[in-house]
Amino acid sequence: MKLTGVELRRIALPLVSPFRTSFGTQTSRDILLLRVCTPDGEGWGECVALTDPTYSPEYVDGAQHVIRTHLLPRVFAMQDVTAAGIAPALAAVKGHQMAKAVIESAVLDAELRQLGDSFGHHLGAVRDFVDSGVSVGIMGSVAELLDDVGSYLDQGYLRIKLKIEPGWDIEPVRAVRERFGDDLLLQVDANTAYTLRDATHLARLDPFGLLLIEQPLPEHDVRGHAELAKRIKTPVCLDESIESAQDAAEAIALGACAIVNIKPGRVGGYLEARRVHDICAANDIPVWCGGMLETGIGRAANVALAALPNFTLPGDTSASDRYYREDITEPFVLEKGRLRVPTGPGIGVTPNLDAIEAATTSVETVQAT
Ligand code: NPG
Repeated sequence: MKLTGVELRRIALPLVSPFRTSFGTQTSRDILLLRVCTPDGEGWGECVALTDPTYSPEYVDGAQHVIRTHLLPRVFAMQDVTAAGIAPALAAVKGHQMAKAVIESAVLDAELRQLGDSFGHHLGAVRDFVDSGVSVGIMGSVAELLDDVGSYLDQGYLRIKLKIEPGWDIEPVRAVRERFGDDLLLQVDANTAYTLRDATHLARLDPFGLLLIEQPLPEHDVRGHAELAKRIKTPVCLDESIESAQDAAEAIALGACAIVNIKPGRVGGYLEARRVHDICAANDIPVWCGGMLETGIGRAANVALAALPNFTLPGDTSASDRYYREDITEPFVLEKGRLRVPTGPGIGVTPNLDAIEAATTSVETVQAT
């Protein structure tokens, strides 16, 4: 494939409600969309970098800068642009997984649209629907939390994830368990908010039968997670620590995780995400698909990935209306607690150009040299 140009488009979309995590509160999303143009059609990708470098070192202005200045010149220099060739062509640039991922995703979308093949089929999906969980932010009070969880369960979500931080952990978990019972699939996510010194405190979550605790310790403290795993009964799941298939292999070998959250943006793209999936499968480590408040463009690809065989836990693959009043593709809707895996070419959904235009805050076009 030859690229003729790439459009870097920023859109601003308000969230339906504020989303508070241990690292901050999101009230809207400032999203970088990348559209690759070829003589035979186009492809779309969504960059998951946030406004601020608070989840990981990447942030959306930085991603746009590195894409424009360091990544696209390497892509334009490729003789033949293929999705499989993107990661090797960009390997000389260290890090910047989210920036690299959006380029690979858009190229893969263009490639598969031309072949008439879907993300799901290409990646190895084995399911037509994926189970949906929902991630519930930190709230002002336990009463508010119980209302929110109740309303998500009424909508049919199959699993609840509670964001936790010191001061908002044992009591909210206890309250949700007491109100909604032992059968509820329940897990927690700390986004690195604790240290190994909190092991005894975190062991107080043991009686609540959680599916997992996600990323309790800082991302580089993989050995700390291995030590924590010996001191608590709740299975430890890694998110921020895993930026590649190699990271996954090492964390598993160290005993640092029993479960892995896979976010394609965090690991540099869907092809590396599939490698993380495969390595985990080979080690009997279940995986699930994380989320970064994606629009339909990123969500479509995530849902396809979540249909691979070792995604055996419900993902943060919620319906469009959990995030946005109006999505920028046809919306993903819950069907008995599940989302349908798109089967059309590429990501299998159609970017709504009017909705995108209405949300656009800037457009930059980079022509092939
Ligand atoms: O459903 O897309 C979603 C959000 C899931 O909790 C969620 N994501 O740490 O996993 C996370 C968290 C997050 C959200 C991280 C926004 C970064 C930004």
